[in-house]
Amino acid sequence: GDRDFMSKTAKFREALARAKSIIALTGAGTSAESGVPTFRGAGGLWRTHQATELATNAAFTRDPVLVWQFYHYRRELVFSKNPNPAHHALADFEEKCKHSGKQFHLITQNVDGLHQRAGSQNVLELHGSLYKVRCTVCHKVTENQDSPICEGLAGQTTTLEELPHCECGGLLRPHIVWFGESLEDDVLKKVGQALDRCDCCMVIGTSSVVYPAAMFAPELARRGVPVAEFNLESTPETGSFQFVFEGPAGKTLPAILE
Ligand code: BJW
Ligand code: ZN
Repeated sequence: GDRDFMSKTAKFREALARAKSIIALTGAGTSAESGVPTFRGAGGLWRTHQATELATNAAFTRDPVLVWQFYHYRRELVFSKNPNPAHHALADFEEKCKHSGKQFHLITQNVDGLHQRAGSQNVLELHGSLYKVRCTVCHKVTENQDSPICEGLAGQTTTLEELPHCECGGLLRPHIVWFGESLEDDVLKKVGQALDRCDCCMVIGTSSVVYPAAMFAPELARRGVPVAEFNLESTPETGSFQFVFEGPAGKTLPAILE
C-alpha cells in the first residue's frame, strides 16, 4: 500500500543521498512510454520478423536490404517520438548530482538517443546508436541523422546498390552491437570504472536477460551496493535487488528522484 511505498521510497532516497557514485542502467522499457516498442514485449515484432532475429550479422549478411529496412523504420519512428518523464527525471538528476559533487553515470542499452535528447550529458551507449553507421570495409564510424538515410530506403523496394554506402565504396551497416558481437572496448572500460566506484544503482526498464549488461547490477548487489529496480513486472534478477519499484518508469522514477 501507500505506506510501504513511502518507507521504501524514503529508504532508497537515503541510499541516494549517502552515495558518491551513482549508476542508472536503462533498457527499452525506459522508452516504452515514448512509444518506442520494447524487444521482448508485444511490440517486438516488425512485419513478421522478431526484432532480435534481425539484430545479427548473419541476418545482415543474408539479407542486408531487409535488415536496413528494419533500421530505417526504427530511425524514422524514433525521430517522431519524444523523451518521456523518465528520461527527463534522469537528465535532471544528473544536473543535481553535478551540483552536489556526486558522480553519476547513465549506462544505456538503448540505441534511440532519447536520453541525449532529454538533456543527459554523460551517456554510455552499450549497444551503439541508431544514428551512427559503420563501414563494413574500412570500419569508419560516422554519425548520421539523415531522414531518410537514403532515397532507396524511403521507397517501396530497395536494391543492394541503393543501400547507404561509405565514401570508400563499402556497404555501411548500423553501428549497433548485434548478438554475438563484442561491446566496444572503450565503452566497456568506462563501464568497468563506473562499476568499481558505484555505491548506489538504479536498473530501469530492462528485462535483464542480455549479457553482459544483465550482470552489472546483480554483481553490484552481491557486493552489498543498494540497487533499485524500476520495472512494470519482475525479471529474473528482481530477487537480487534490495529495492523494487513496480510500475511505469515515467511515473515511479520522477516520484523517487524529484
Ligand atoms: C517497462 C516499461 C515501463 C516495459 N516502465 N519498465 C552469457 C550468458 C548467456 C548468453 C550470453 C552470455 N554472454 C553473451 C551472450 C550472448 C548474448 C546474450 O546475452 N544472449 C541472451 C539473450 C541469452 N549477448 C551478446 O551476444 C552480446 N555480446 C557479447 O557478449 O559479446 C561477447 C561474446 C561474443 C560471442 C559469444 C559470446 C560472447 C551482445 C548483446 C547485444 C544486444 N543487442 C540488442 C540488439 C540491438 C539491436 C537493435 O536495437 O536493433 O540490444 S538485443 C536487445 O536486447 C537490444 C537491447 O538493448 C537488449 C536488452 O533488452 P532490454 O532493453 O532489456 O529490453 P526488453 O524488451 O528485453 O525488456 C524491456 C523491459 O522493460 C521489460 O522487463 C518490461 O517489463 C519493461 N518495461 N515498459 C518500466 N513503462
Ligand atoms: Zn569505408
